[in-house]
Amino acid sequence: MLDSISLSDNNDSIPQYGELVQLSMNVNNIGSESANNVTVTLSTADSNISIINPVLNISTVDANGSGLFGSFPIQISSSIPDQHEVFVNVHMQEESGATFEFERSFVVNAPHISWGTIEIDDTDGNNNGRVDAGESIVFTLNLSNTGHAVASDISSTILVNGAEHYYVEPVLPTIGSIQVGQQDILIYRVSFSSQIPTGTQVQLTAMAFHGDYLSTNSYNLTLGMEIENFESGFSNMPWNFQGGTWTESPGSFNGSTAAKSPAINHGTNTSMNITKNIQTSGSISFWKKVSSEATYDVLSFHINGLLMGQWSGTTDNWSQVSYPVQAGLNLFTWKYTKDGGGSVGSDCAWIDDIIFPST
Ligand SMILES: [Ca+2]
Ligand SMILES: [Ca+2]
Ligand SMILES: [Ca+2]
Ligand SMILES: [Ca+2]
Repeated sequence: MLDSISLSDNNDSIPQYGELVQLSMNVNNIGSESANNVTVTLSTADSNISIINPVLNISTVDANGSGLFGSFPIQISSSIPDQHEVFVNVHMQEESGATFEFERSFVVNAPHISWGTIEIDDTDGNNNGRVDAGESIVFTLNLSNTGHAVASDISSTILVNGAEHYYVEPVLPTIGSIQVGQQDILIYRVSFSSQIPTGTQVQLTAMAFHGDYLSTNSYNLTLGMEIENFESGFSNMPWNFQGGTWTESPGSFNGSTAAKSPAINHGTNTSMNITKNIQTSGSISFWKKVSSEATYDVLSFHINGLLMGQWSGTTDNWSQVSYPVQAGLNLFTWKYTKDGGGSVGSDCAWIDDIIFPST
């Protein structure tokens, strides 16, 4: 008896958040007798809509006749999620007492803010692309509207957790609107005190408000991360070498130079190592590359003499690895070892961008 429902509004006939829409129903009577005094009652269990006037009387639907009847005014919530499917129940009762139940649904368009990457500008600081204590950082937050309706009048705020001494200054905290499928940015300047200990984990939580919607995202930062990128050779940290001196080599995964193992004889090894007093357990990561006789001439990494990983052959291009580190004194060793004979490729190993746990 109920064929379909249709929705109309005063714009595009697409139900959208916050709109008052009119629901009409296309009713047909396939019976051989006319249906008289039909009472239609609309109901829903969905709290995202309210049916303003749920009961409607249809005088007569002729035998084999049909008609578009309506309409039920429906108020859609201004905080309904995008693409939410609203189910409505249609109860029809004829004068004769015969009843019919139908379930129908419609989908509602709403905006949806999705967060992208965060860009760090520390040109007012040491310009190493990372957040260090004592720096004033300009953060650019990328966001986009992945929903199906325009996001309007976006305001925002940013919260900093994990550090005590900082200052937040909004640079570009509002956006007029973001069209469907479009992107935009928010900009904040956050100044971190030089008193914040190296390695402090800081969480930036960004909140964007638009209408009755709130979208949040958190970004994790480690302040004053200790990094060795060999861009100043081996002068930044007290490196030790055994079995030959490692050199700074042009050609790097990131930047211009990396540490490179020296040429050694068959049956010998060479290593570089450093001892660090680690304050809190964390992880060490680094980039490595090796060009050697597969299986026999090997780059290996050790923590306190314990083998953590090893690589060989000529197919291992720059790649990053990471290993857990316990708090306390730790000896980190990178070693290149050759077996009794045979050399392949460049016959050496390269290391770059070592990120140490907080010291
Ligand atoms: Ca609409
Ligand atoms: Ca920095
Ligand atoms: Ca480098
Ligand atoms: Ca060999």
